[in-house]
Amino acid sequence: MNTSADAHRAAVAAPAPTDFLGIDALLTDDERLIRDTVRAFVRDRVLPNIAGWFEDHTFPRAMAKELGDLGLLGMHLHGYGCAGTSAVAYGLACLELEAGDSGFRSFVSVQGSLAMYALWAHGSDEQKATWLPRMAAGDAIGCFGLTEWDFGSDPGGMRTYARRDGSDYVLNGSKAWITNGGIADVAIVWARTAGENGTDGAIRGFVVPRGTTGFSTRNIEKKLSLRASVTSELILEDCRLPADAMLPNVSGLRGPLSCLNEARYGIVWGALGAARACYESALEYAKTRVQFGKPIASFQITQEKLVNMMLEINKGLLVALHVGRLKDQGKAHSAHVSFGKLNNVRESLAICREARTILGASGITLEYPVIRHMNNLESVLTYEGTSEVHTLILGQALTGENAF
Ligand code: TGC
Ligand code: FAD
Repeated sequence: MNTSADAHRAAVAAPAPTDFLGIDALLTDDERLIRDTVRAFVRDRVLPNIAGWFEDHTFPRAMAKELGDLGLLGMHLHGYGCAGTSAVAYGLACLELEAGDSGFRSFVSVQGSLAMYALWAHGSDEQKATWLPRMAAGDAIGCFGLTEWDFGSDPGGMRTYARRDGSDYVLNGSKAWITNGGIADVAIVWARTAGENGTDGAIRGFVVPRGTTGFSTRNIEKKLSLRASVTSELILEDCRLPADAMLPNVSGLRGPLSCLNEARYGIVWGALGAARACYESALEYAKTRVQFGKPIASFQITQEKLVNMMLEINKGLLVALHVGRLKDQGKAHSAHVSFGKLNNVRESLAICREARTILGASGITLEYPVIRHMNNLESVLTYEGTSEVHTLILGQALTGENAF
């Protein structure tokens, strides 16, 4: 005899392995459209080529224009040719791009959330009008120079100086590990101004176009992570800039940190794209790989691994969506972003490593995406604030004590 409980069970769709909690239903039609458009771009333009680009240690410059044509560069900014989407839509785009490769999400993060955001939030009208439309279109590439060889987690100690000389500034120093540096048309460089009587002044941002005398770049080679991304050193040797090259509207470390909030937010979503790609690859492999006369998906330990991956992806997505909705309401604190960056990157990296074990030896080649994603996430764990830095940001939010 049918009970009402049986009828209810029959009426409710069984959860899909790729969207177990039905999070898709929490998105708006516009958000789903943007998500699907980026997913199709990644399927058609990134996935067929990415293993080769990763192996060749290259980010194809022509992709900048394609990303611009799709409206993904500075997509959450308003005006100047930017798409002006919600934070959630931007996050979904980051997730889909990173399901292709972290290098593509990194390109979009650095272009839109670091270089363009710095100009958009802190630049003069002239700086914005000169650079933002070209950057949104993908006709000009930007980079963001904060880190130095000796100052990574502690950028406040930077030794790149901007000395006033008449109506100019003269920059000396170097920046390390700068995404897009070698292919950038313009660098946003953060430097300490030399104050009165040789004392240290405030940290300020400078707009440095490629071709400026005294400015050069050198690519960092032999990376085993983020190989489909250009990472460079920026070298400033008596690099003379007019006074109006300085970003006029922000002073101090909060300038670059305000940009990091934007890029870190994209990573909260993006890392889950890499995790999803590895989970789906492992699930598919487990169903077809036979050992001891049975698919390895039938072994309890394999199932436990897959279930744990699925749990963390769904939990991570709920965190990302919640932080995104807060951001769209103007209620996201930077510590909320640290919560998402710490949790979602840490869990995504664990998922990629676990997926690699399910693929056995096959998991170590570029035939499958898992070791590429796993290696990429080693960088993602470190850049935009290491997992330790975000732990201490959260620790300070809980206790009021600064443990840096
Ligand atoms: P602290 O004294 O705490 O703060 C200095 C000033 O900054 C303000 N502030 C923030 N403002 C906006 N957003 C935030 N998240 C902020 N955090 C702090 C703060 O209020 C203060 O303002 P004011 O006006 O009172 O002076 O600074 P601290 O020197 O103690 O450092 C704090 C710490 C460790 C959290 C910070 O230095 C940090 O986040 N370090 C990590 C560095 C980092 O993340 N670097 C990333 C470089 S870019 C990159 O990696 C790109 S990767 C490519 C890609 O994205 O794909
Ligand atoms: P360090 O700061 O030397 O840290 C080393 C270790 O010490 C870490 O585990 C760290 O967490 C730990 N540690 C440091 N301080 C503390 C503390 N107080 N308490 C506990 N542990 C601590 N930077 C840019 O400016 N622009 C870019 O575009 C950019 N792109 C990047 C691309 C890639 C591929 C990579 C790998 C890095 C990029 N970076 C960029 C630099 C990145 O932001 C730094 O690597 C990061 O901030 C960490 O700095 P570090 O590597 O010098 O490590």
